[in-house]
Amino acid sequence: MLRKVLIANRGEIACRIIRTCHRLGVATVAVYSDADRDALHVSLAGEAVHIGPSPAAESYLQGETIIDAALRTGADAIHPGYGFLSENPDFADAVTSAGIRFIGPSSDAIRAMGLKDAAKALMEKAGVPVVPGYHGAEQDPDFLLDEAERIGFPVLIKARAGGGGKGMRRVESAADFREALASAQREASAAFGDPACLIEKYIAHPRHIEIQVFGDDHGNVVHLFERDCSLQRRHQKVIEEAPAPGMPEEMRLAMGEAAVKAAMAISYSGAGTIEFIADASDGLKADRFWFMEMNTRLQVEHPVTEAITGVDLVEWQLRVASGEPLPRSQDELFISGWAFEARLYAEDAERGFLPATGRLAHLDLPEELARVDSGVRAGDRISPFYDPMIAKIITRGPDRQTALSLLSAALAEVRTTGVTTNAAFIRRLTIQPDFIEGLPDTGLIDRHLAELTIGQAPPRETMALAALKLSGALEPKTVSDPWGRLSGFRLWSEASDFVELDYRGQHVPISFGSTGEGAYAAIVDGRQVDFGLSRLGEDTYLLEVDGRKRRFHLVPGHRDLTIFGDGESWHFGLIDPLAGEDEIAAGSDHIVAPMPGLVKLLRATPGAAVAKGEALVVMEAMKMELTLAAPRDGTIAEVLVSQGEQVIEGAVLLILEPEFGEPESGEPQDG
Ligand code: MV4
Repeated sequence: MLRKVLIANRGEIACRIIRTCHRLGVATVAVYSDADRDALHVSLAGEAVHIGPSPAAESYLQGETIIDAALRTGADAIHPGYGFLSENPDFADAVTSAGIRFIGPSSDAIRAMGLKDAAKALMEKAGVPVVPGYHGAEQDPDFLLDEAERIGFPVLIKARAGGGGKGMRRVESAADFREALASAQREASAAFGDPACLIEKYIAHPRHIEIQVFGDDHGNVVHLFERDCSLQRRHQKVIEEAPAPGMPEEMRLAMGEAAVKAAMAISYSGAGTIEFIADASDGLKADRFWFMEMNTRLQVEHPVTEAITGVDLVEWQLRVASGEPLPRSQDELFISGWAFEARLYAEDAERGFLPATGRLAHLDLPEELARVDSGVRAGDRISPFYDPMIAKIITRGPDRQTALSLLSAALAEVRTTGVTTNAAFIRRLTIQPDFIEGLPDTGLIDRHLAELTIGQAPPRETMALAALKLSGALEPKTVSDPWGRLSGFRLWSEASDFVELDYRGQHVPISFGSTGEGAYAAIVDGRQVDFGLSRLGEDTYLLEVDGRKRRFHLVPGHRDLTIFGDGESWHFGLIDPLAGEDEIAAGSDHIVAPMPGLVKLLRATPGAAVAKGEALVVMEAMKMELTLAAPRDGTIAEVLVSQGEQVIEGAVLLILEPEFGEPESGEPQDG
């Protein structure tokens, strides 16, 4: 077995690999950039080596530096994870030349699958079905048009070096072909430095179904069944599952056989994935799937395969890399149950899936309901330098419905503050009727985009709950009885209390009072709501309205609060009644981003004195530069962003020391 493995990666996959290494008694070395100095993967590994500045090009993509780190620490193998250097054949060669084992296939296998046209030709020769089309070297437009006519319209033009949909053009008729080809070639040239394209028959109702394969150095190859990754948005996978819904057993056998044949053709060793496209216009059929490409690495979605086969794929990678034969033969591999994986991202679905950054002030992940693969912990920053994935949530059940219900329940327990996430979006997907039916398709998200991205407005009673909490009304009166009943917390007089909340920049006036034991009434924005409230845990409450009780979880911030419930979340701020309108408009303590954008320049340090009008932050927003100046003379109290950070509209960038001092401490503000 290997003695020490260096993991040339970061985030959740580095953590996941380290855990299996440790379980097998293999020592680990992490590598880290400036931004990852205090990252989780660094603290989990046995030792760690700094490899450069934050941008990946200067750290995680520096092959020589990483190999040097492996030599210095005496690692006998390098695991590349996914992304970064994982499919770089020159890196695999350099690792091997340094006398270190590369945990992955040979550089020849990586090269063979690197270009789509060559890979298709190779697969065709090996007897693997490929999408009808032209994948030769000839690039003359007249010739390619003839080919397109032979294939039959509509066709799809693809860059041979492509990926992620770049350089892809659908063409409906011969009249549009030349222009589409020229534009695809221009895009491919700019993106990959290679204009060459191939032409394929266009599959109108595609399903993305991929087969996990595994080979060893003794000539054995097995497959570990399929994953369905059809639920995508802009070529980004959102929810994956295994097995594929609606897949006939005959097709599963044929696909598995084709995948093994493909891997055998390149003497494949290690973990790999054969991606197929299936024509689902008339259900899945054993003669309607075709090879698309091969990924010569461990994939993000590998846990769903682990969940249905009981295999630890990283363990297999380590065993195969140390020269052992595959731990199981094909007839020792079975599908057991059903599994889903959802990718939790720091992004704002409501604002066109804009990547979000910031500090994860609060992070609850549903570890009791699901397997959670994450590379971050509460307090960590999501930086603009790397993929904004926070965690993968993986559930397994005896059948699809159970596994999907579990996923839905698990996603409802995801609670984060400080960074916007897609949690509500993916949770809504788990209750989308077509998806529940088992019809994941590549167009589903776009067809239902509005209902999937637009959040529910906060119910009135949650605003009332926020008002109670932010006004301090829920705080125990006596420290000796913190878990006492609500009625014991504070006695309400006849007169009601009043606060003004901020919800997404809107002021919401709320008056409220107790109407009995655990019973309340509030007037929210002029409308009355009566509700019952009981406390279930430290910040968990049961709200009863019209004979219906629902659970809400509160995450308090600094004069603000996030309420989680029903898979949704709402953020409320408390408006300071002492801040006059003038102060809010011109003399505010908060310097806020007026638009989403990038912090280009930051001229502020805590404690520094600033003069009114002095430029403090330069932002790049909507292709413009924006200078944010000090609204008044003062002292900088807090700097909440850093240079290079992407911020959302309304994000607080800087806070000035209050001008008139804090109100006397201990004085109730609402009394
Ligand atoms: C296709 C296709 C239809 N016909 N090829 C290839 C790269 C992948 N990211 C998208 N690809 C497609 N190739 C032919 N001949 C449709 C797609 C496609 C797609 C495929 C699987 C899952 C989601 C998709 C979303 C858009 C387009």
